Amino acid sequence: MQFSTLVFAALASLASAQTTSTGKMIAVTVGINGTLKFSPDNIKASVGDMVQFQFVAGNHTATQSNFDNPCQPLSMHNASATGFHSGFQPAAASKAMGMTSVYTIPINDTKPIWVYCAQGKHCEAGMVMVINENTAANSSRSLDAYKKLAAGASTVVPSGNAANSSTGGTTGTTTGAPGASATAAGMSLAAPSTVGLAAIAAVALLMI
Ligand SMILES: *[C@@H]1O[C@H](CO)[C@@H](O)[C@H](O)[C@H]1NC(C)=O
Ligand SMILES: *[C@@H]1O[C@H](CO)[C@@H](O)[C@H](O)[C@H]1NC(C)=O
Ligand SMILES: *[C@@H]1O[C@H](CO)[C@@H](O)[C@H](O)[C@H]1NC(C)=O
Ligand SMILES: *[C@@H]1O[C@H](CO)[C@@H](O)[C@H](O)[C@H]1NC(C)=O
Ligand SMILES: *[C@@H]1O[C@H](CO)[C@@H](O)[C@H](O)[C@H]1NC(C)=O
Ligand SMILES: *[C@@H]1O[C@H](CO)[C@@H](O)[C@H](O)[C@H]1NC(C)=O
Ligand SMILES: [Cu+2]
Repeated sequence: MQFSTLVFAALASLASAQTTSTGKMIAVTVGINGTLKFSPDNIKASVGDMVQFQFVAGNHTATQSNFDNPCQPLSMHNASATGFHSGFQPAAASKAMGMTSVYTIPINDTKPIWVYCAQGKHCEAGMVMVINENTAANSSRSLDAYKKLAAGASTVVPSGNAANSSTGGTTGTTTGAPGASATAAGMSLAAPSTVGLAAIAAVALLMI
């Protein structure tokens, strides 16, 4: 059953967070109130932090690109780069069970990470974001500039192709309302200010 995979992924994510991460969890809601938006869309994250995409509405992805080629997976322009891809996350399905699907990526360095949604024309419509924008290093590479490039993207690579670059994150579900705070016994993640980690564990255990 597909759900067990998600559940195990969630548990694996918690387990690896326990042993490898000392950072904080930063929540990004995806598609809030039916918008084509990552909220917030410009965040700073330190090495060891986790960024958790929370798919609260619609049917979106969080997919990594490079700056110059928005709307296309990183691997399409660099065969040796993997780059993450959440897969499509239809919120209604998890909502029907009182849950929210989440996709969590670890932050390994502070280079800018460019992210888009691979659904339909969402990327062109500005459904993009950046982690660790660094205009001091290159003033051309701002979120605004990335958005402008995305608006004019001639090729959008969604589902099938983006799936090739699917690595680097974990998918799970949570009942925690975005904004809920919780700590789980044994977690070495700093008490997450925005994410209900304990809720993930609770749901995972219930599902199993
Ligand atoms: C979403 O809608 C709620 C209720 O209308 C509102 O309070 C909130 O500010 C909205 N959030 C965003 C990011 O638009
Ligand atoms: C979500 O979007 C993908 C890609 O467009 C599509 O294949 C899938 O059927 C959609 N899922 C739902 C539940 O609408
Ligand atoms: C992804 O895989 C499909 C099918 O194997 C292939 O046609 C496509 O070119 C690949 N895309 C990328 C970006 O590697
Ligand atoms: C391609 O990706 C690899 C692995 O992440 C990286 O070391 C390399 O610098 C990248 N090449 C370019 C041209 O960005
Ligand atoms: C700054 O970024 C732009 C857009 O990607 C690129 O064309 C330019 O070569 C970069 N400049 C430097 C000094 O790397
Ligand atoms: C950080 O490294 C892990 C392990 O190699 C990888 O799975 C993940 O995708 C990386 N994070 C990002 C944002 O690239
Ligand atoms: Cu989208």
